[in-house]
Amino acid sequence: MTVDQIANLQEITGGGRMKEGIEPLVNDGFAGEPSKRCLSYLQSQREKGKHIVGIYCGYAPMEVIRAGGLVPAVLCAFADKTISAGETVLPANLCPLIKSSYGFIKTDTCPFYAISEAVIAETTCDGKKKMFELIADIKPTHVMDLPQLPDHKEAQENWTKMIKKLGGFLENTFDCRITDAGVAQEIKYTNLKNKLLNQIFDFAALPSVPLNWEEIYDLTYFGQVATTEDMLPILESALATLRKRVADGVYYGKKDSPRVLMTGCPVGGDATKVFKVIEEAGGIIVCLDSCTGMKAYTGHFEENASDPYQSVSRRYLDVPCSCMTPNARRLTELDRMIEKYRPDVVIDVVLHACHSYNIESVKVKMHVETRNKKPFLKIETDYSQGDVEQIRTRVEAVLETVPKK
Ligand code: BJ8
Repeated sequence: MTVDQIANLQEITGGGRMKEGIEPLVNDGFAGEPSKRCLSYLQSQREKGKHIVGIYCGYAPMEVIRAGGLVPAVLCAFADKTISAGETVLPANLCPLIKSSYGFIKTDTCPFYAISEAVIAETTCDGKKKMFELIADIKPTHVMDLPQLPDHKEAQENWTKMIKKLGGFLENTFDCRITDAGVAQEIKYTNLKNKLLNQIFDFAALPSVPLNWEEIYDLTYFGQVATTEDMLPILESALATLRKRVADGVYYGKKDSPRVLMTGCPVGGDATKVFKVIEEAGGIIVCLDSCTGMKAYTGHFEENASDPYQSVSRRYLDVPCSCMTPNARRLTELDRMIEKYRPDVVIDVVLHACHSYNIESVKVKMHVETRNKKPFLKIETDYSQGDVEQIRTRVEAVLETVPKK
């Protein structure tokens, strides 16, 4: 089918949001509700006798957790409703992700924290690091010292040691056994999961885009908690659905919708107001470069390494988070994604008081504007709805700079 044929069919299907009656990409009754899907999965795992381990970061080495037969639960929160509780202890001028996560714990209302029997944390940003101290006495909490100069050989050595030490903590806490062979096997499973997810992301690179950011989120959230074995039927079904959508001419947006690449801090829950505004302004989000989006599924774990922990260590040190210095990989990754997804605009979401992403935004802007010749917009926001109209004005203005196709 040619691009024009697809566009014509798109006009017929009406463009815009997916019409009622179209089969959801993940058709399990939780479409558009990734947190509920994850919670339901965690509860089912608990009922099977599995232990649940809470995590707060894209640096948590999942392969070691899974090699112990344990199930990870993501504890980062994105709800405005617990911010005020968080602010009774934490400073108001702190990142909303930290205040919201802590507020849930303080009010004892986080089902993900409740179901977790231990917590794995990393020394990423100062706010998270100090928040971990405040919750360390509630559940067994293991903090990993994350090296932040990823290109130095000491970083790889030290992070490998930290990952091995985590294995010891998990073995002691859960009376499980984590073998090299088990970690090596989990590396293979992760590579398979990532390969299939990237085949799904490939559809967002098409000229007319047959999936939207909510559907990508359904998969990227679930991929954090579910095993590859449990994800396989979902991923294969999603791929079949996407192929059918392309054949049927079912797409989001319109032929000339500006394509938007999102980068920056993790975004979920109330912060997805930014994504909704972009859609309402006529944009189509084609790439989600953040830890809640596609970032967790990039890169490749070396298989059959003599020490699988080294392979795990290298892959996680390559995660291009702004807590690393220099974080050159973020720019390299951006180039790759811009080439693949061909956005018309790059929008950087920075959560209030996230200094590392905020300062790094200067470099990202320069890189995107000079090397990639794309319009760039930084949106600094939190989880409240108070700035939605201001965001709308700025998003509409940047989308208007995109030449009509
Ligand atoms: S690997 S992005 S999940 S640290 S909490 S740094 S927004 S001030 S979440 Fe993150 Fe790991 Fe990096 Fe990913 Fe800023 Fe807020 Fe800190 Fe945050």
